[in-house]
Amino acid sequence: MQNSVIKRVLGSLIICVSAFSVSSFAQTGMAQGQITRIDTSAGKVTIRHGEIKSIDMPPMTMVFTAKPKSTLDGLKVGDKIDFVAMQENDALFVTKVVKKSP
Ligand SMILES: [Cu+2]
Repeated sequence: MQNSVIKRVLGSLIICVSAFSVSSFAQTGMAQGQITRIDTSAGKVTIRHGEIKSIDMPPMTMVFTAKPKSTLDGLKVGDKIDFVAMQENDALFVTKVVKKSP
């Protein structure tokens, strides 16, 4: 009985901690852009993006691979987004996307 209460409290603590770490990461690695093409089954998205300081990239339009694919859930062409880009062995991934409210 008491055990389940403790588990629930611990569970919500863990959610709080992970939400905090995501937002602190977002401040450094976040870029802005707009989706110009999206292929959810291939996990590819084309983003017209602004400068991405974290990976030293000027503004351009380019294809990113979503990691994981579910990163693209609920997104469509024309959406304005904040996103986190990550470079790994010459490939570029988008690991987090936050749709901007219109
Ligand atoms: Cu680029």
